[in-house]
Amino acid sequence: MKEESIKKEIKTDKIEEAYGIAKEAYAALGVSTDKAIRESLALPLSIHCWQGDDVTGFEGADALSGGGILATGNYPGRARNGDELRADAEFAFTLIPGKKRFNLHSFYAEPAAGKKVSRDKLEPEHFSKWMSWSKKKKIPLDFNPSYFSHPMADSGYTLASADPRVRKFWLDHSKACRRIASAFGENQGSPAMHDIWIPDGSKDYPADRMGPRERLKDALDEILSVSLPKGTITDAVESKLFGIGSESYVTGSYDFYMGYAAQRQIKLCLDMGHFHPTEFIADKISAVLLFVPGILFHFSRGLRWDSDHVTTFSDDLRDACREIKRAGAFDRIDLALDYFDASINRIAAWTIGARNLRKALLEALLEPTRLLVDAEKRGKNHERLALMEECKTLPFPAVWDKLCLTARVPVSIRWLPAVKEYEQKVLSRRK
Ligand code: RNT
Ligand code: ZN
Repeated sequence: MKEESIKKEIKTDKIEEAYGIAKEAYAALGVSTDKAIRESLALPLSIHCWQGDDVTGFEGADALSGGGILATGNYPGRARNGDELRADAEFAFTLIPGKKRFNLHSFYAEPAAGKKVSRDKLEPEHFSKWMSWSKKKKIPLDFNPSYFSHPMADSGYTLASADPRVRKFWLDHSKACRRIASAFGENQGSPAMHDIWIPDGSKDYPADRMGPRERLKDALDEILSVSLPKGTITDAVESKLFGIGSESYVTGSYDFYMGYAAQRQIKLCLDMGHFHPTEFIADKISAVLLFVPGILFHFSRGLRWDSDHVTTFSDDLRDACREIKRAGAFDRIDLALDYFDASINRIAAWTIGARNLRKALLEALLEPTRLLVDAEKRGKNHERLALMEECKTLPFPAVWDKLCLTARVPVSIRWLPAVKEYEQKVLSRRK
């Protein structure tokens, strides 16, 4: 691609003209494009901080370790501290349309200079920089306890460990993290999402599958029984199919957490990279929503053994967004990104994934769902199929461009030169 062609201005009146035509095409199917743009922009996307530094954290580690997850690649310029991470995120936010939240892990704590705080002793004050930033920028925060990249996780077990010392450490960490999430909620005047994902599992066939699950269930009961100020925290539990080094058995499996979330009436986290590649994740939404209060969606992309590639505008993503829309469930589903690619410019990684998610939400909101359902009700499934096929070639790009224009973010691929400039001026200076 030639630089010049990327940089060339797209004239606003051309975008408006194309939008005018698209608007009519959608109106003919009973869909308001203005309304879809408004609704899409109002949906908050929780952007994961950890793409900005390859899940390294601020505890002095060189890289992510353990937990069955990997951030591969060594593209220059990763953020090395809170100030850099916040600056990078702020810059990425200027390229991503619509409402945003920011999602932290516990190891992004910033204790006073030179001080180290053990994860079981973390306090809200260690996140005071994050909280004041959040307030100033009006970006609400979400939170995750971190059960990996830590010597206490070396056995491959944390909350489900049979070693009382290990289990106690992670229980204390979990309780500390819920207090921190609740302090975020207090600070921002709305609940912070608090998501529990543990890596616990076994490389080879375990003899005892039940024991760790019993211990995990008890641990979760203990953690969640601590009551915190109402309206400050939303709890979710995240399942996984397998990880590197936990190929044979994962304690926190889908069945485990589905049962747990339903029984305890907490949110269930569905990470798109945590299922068998042939599973149709979009189908789970309407099933799960009948039994749990809500879903935390981790938008990601599974690829072979990896669960964390940058989210693309794939059928999987589009199907998931469509299903949320068809179920009328935007108020019960929290939308979050979760991937980490250290082999490409990290700001571009954030931007590509977040723009794709916003794009897929817009596309879903533009679907003439009522017509589809009506055809189905009348038993005219050929009409339903015809409409579904027609939707694929409606003038959607013109509406997307208009959305970007409305949100004052670069249209089309015009965000790339900004990333290049930031890389030259800021990222490339980080050695
Ligand atoms: C890992 C889970 C989890 C992590 C983050 C870093 O497989 O998806 O959500 O990606 O917590
Ligand atoms: Zn996840």
